[in-house]
Amino acid sequence: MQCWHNSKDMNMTPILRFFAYALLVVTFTAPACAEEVKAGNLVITQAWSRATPGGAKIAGGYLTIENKGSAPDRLIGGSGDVAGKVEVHEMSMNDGVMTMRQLDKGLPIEAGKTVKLAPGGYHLMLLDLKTPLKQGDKVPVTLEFEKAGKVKLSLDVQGVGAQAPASAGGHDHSGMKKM
Ligand SMILES: [Cu+2]
Repeated sequence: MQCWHNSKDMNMTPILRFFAYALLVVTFTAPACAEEVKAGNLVITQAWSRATPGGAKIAGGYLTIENKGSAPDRLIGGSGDVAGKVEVHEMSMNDGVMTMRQLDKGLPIEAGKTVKLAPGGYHLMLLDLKTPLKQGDKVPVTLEFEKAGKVKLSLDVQGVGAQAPASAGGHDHSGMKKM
């Protein structure tokens, strides 16, 4: 046992070093600018998610929605093969405690406004994940808007600790880490 362990160590070191380096690179690479998706008067950009650690069964989805029209719209829900359910959630601070809730009536996208779903605020909640999300994956989801209808897009999966570009703070629903 001891010999096997020692010889293995010798062989593994360069490989481990490579992985450690690769991990550093992916951790500090800024989230890439995702494609732009247009649906009626809505323009959706920077749709992304985060790799899920361990056996986490839930993940957040983040994106920016711009309403270029003159009428309000509303994000009411979503779906995707990767998750049993996709909901629209809101995080907020209540007496110093982060809580989240589902937006029963959806998320209003006012005319002429841009709404950002980002860590610590509004987000998509992917529940009952069927497979873990891995960095570099593009996860197809379908969003549902009151007026614009169903919109297909994909979430670019970033590293476990990634934050949205230009966002401050964050949260993790798995409770496995504190950033
Ligand atoms: Cu949530």
